[in-house]
Amino acid sequence: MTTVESATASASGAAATDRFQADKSPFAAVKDVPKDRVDTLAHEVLSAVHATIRKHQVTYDEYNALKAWLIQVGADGEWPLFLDVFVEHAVEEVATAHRKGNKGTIEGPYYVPGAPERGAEGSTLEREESGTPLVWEGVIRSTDGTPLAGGKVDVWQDDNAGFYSQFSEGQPEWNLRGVFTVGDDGKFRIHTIKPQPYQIPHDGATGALIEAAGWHAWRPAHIHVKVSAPGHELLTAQLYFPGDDHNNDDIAQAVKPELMLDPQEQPDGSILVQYDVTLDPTS
Ligand code: MBD
Ligand code: FE
Repeated sequence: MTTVESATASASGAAATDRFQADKSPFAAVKDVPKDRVDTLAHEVLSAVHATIRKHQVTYDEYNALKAWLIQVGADGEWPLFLDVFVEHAVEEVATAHRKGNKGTIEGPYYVPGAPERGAEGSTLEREESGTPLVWEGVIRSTDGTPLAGGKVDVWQDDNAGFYSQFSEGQPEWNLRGVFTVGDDGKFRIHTIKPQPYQIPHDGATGALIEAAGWHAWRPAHIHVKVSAPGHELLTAQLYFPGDDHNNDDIAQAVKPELMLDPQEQPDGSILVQYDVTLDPTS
């Protein structure tokens, strides 16, 4: 049987917008941000826009092109995609600068809470999956070295064709997603496949900007992860593979040297990666 997979910008955009509104809108309401903060931030961003217009002598044609494009981003449901690709990395940097444990990076638009529990060792595959089998083993520890019993590793990634379940057609709902819960030793073992380099959806407004600017839409292959444990700060990260063409020009600027894996090819052609995670205690 062949499974046809596809993802249009508007379908994946709409799914990402629904996802955001279901999970995060309560935290995002402008009314919950103090007035002087909104005043400062809105004023500075608008002043930067005005300065750019003056510096580059922006025309009415260019202003109207911007207006049309902003309308299209909303129509395509692409605000989560656009913001997570071009803005989130700076927010993440500020939010996690104090940490002593693992480096994190952006979440991106395709996390879905509530993935199936898969034990301390298990597979994320919900169908026969082409691609290179990969096992990721590691230990969740606190900054003092103690293994964190009850810690959870929540992973999501693309398939061998570069698509995420729930943001494209043709995959089982929770394929290549799962929550792994560790015991007293803090150990987990995740059976999956090597992810593929990923082109963000580029047939919508975000893609139109990328093409108009002469950029590219690629992200290097990555495994997304959220690691949590009682009494510790949630770590959101992505793990990358050495040698990927896009490690040095990720469209989302989310690669960090600390997030590079050291894959060991096994005699059977599969890949073993060992990567431990250290979480900061909440203060
Ligand atoms: C992704 O898979 C991703 O990780 C980001 C940051 C943006 C779009 C799709
Ligand atoms: Fe991703």
